[in-house]
Amino acid sequence: MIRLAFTLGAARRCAASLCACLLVSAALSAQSPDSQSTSGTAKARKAARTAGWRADVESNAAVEYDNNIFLLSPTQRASVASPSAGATSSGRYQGMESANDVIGVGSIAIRLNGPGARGRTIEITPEISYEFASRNRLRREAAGALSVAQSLGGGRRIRLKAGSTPSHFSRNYMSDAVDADANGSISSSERIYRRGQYGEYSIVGDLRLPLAANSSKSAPIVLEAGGGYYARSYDAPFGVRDLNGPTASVSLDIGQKSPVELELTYDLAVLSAATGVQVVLLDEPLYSVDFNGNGTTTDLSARAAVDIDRSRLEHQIGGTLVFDTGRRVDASLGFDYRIRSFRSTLPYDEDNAGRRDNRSGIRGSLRARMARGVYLSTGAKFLTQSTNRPLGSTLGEETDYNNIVASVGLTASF
Ligand SMILES: [Ca+2]
Ligand SMILES: [Ca+2]
Repeated sequence: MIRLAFTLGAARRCAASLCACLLVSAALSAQSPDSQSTSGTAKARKAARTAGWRADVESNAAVEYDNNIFLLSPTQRASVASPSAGATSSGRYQGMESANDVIGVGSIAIRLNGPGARGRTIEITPEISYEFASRNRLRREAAGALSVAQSLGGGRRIRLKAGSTPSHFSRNYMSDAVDADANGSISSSERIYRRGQYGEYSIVGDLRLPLAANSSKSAPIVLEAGGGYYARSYDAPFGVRDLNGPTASVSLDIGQKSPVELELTYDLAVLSAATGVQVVLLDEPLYSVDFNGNGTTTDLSARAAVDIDRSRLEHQIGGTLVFDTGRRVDASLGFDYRIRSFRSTLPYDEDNAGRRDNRSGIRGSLRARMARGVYLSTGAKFLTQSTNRPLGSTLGEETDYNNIVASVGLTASF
């Protein structure tokens, strides 16, 4: 079954998770009593088999084009290419070399199969990946994941998966502002931007359950349901952007192994942020407050250090049709719809109070078998997000955006 290699969010999270795996797999190979079985070499595979274990390696190499890697508005994308004097002195786009990029993506996973509980198969899969953004050096990142899946018989399976991207550059955010000309307002050159970089971690446990199945091989409907925990942690000075909380997901796979298969998914994340003080820009007359402490309440774009809360509820539904067009080619077509509802009710939190982001995406992929265990894949995805914040409000951080991603790659299993 093809699970869209191409959902950017998912791919990024996955890739992110893969990086944690760098560490995890290194640790695993260092600690495992049968460390040979994690090496992925033919020699190791042979050794693993003699111990009742089998190792398969799946490697993937792809080239990806992303037309809006920082998820910016069209105006901001143009500014990355030719920043204004103000944007240059504030460092707004410093280190953001190009709004679009060509990215080399490589990943390797080692699937270890062996006898688990009650002699049923257990599968342990460490994975690592690396993304090499050709233009934006700050976007070169590693990710890792480790999953342990225990078969329960009859097509049922329980799985635990952990993933991490230890260091991901999001974009630059305003960290402070200095009213150098003392006119009460912060101009674009009086802003101070710093690099927004975070580590991302997730753990998920899920259960796979064939429904109405006569035999495990031809279950017409397969249910997967799980729950987990997500956390992202920003480097200083952006701790107020941290998020963490429980996640849940459920999916139905209808018509597995038939010419047309439908997969429906629902994901939920309840993410909390610790309320904290952040410097923003506010128009004093709107609130009749002297935010910048200069004795007036008439300043526009005044420096204001106020409480901010980025807590949000996130729902996403998705559907994918997988067409098994023959022995050598399969294709998929999918959509996603995501709503982020921000929960802040803080009085001066213009960016988040009452905010709602809606994002729609469509995606397609084509995969052809080139040789035994070797597949050529190509895919594309289009995303469009709208937010109910007028463009340019306060800092102009959250905006409407469009994003196109296309890729071609090779997967080889051995
Ligand atoms: Ca000023
Ligand atoms: Ca004032």
